[in-house]
Amino acid sequence: MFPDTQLEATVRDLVQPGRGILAADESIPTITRRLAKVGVESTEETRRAYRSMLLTTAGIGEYLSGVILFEETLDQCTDDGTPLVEVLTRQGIVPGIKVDKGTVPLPGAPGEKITQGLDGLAERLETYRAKGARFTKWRDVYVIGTGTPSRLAIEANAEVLARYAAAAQAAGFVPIVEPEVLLDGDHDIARCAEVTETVLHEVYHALHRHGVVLEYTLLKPNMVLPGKDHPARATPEEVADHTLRVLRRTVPAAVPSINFLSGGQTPEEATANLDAMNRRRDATVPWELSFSYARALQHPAMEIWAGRADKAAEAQAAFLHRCQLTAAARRGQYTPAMERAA
Ligand code: 5MM
Repeated sequence: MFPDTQLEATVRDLVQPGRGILAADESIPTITRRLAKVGVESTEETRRAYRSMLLTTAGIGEYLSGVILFEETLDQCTDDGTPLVEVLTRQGIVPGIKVDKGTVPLPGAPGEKITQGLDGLAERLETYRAKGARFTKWRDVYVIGTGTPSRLAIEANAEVLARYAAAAQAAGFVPIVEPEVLLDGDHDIARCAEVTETVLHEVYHALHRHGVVLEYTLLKPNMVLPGKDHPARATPEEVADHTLRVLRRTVPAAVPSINFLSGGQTPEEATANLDAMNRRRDATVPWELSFSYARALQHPAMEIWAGRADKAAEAQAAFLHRCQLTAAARRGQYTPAMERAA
């Protein structure tokens, strides 16, 4: 397994200066909620039309090295019949696939969730490979509350995340591991730091137990932030300090890149916070600091599009602009004035 030329090539293609990953892998319930907010009914056709509009945006290959897709998108085409996977590869973007099957209640841990999807995973990976996917993603969620996340939820979720990552590598896919400590709650930033540190320690213990080769993985964590109902917001500098401290304590230097999720931050917040972290990159930061945003890249474009074909060009311009700004933050070269330049 080590070295492995196939996995090495995928990591090299994904981890590129000034580029990051778009998460366009919302499951049907999630994309249905998001489309409903802009007045669009979620059908296979509207999901295809929306994602086709995003992925055919000219110029995104300069800012995106990979896109995480949802299963049905692997089989979908543009209006002129070009497979969406081919639209990506023509732009030098690596197609990936979300392979978890969502969360269910974790027995013995009231209010907490466990991610499912291990059954039949090896067989599904074979079909995803045939359709052009080269990397995978699996998301665990952790809720901060009174007594949560529990030890049981932390250990059980780390175990399935590691089993998934081992299965993905065995099948030749680079696994993105996504342990997401949710933004929900009124906790302060110190509590988020404490929980994120505990969760990441457990995840890396489990990855080690399962023999996962860290050089061929990417981490997709939450940033360390105060809960969304906490009265005080944190500055980008505070977010960067807390997040980098937690990551230094937990993530081995063998991991090539950390690609943050946006997790309900506004596009501007997610961009400014990533920028602040990249401005602090020094010899104590061994990984690339990049992005794997869904909402923070897509939201403005989705609002403009709102199901209208005549708005596609305007929506694509908004999407490209978000990609440009987020890629600037990935280099530590973003300024809020760039927002106004739009
Ligand atoms: C946390 O969600 C991931 C990143 O998205 P944001 O940047 O918006 O936080 C995202 O990849 C997520 O895993 C997908 O949207 C799929 O989520 P569901 O809940 O539909 O499986």
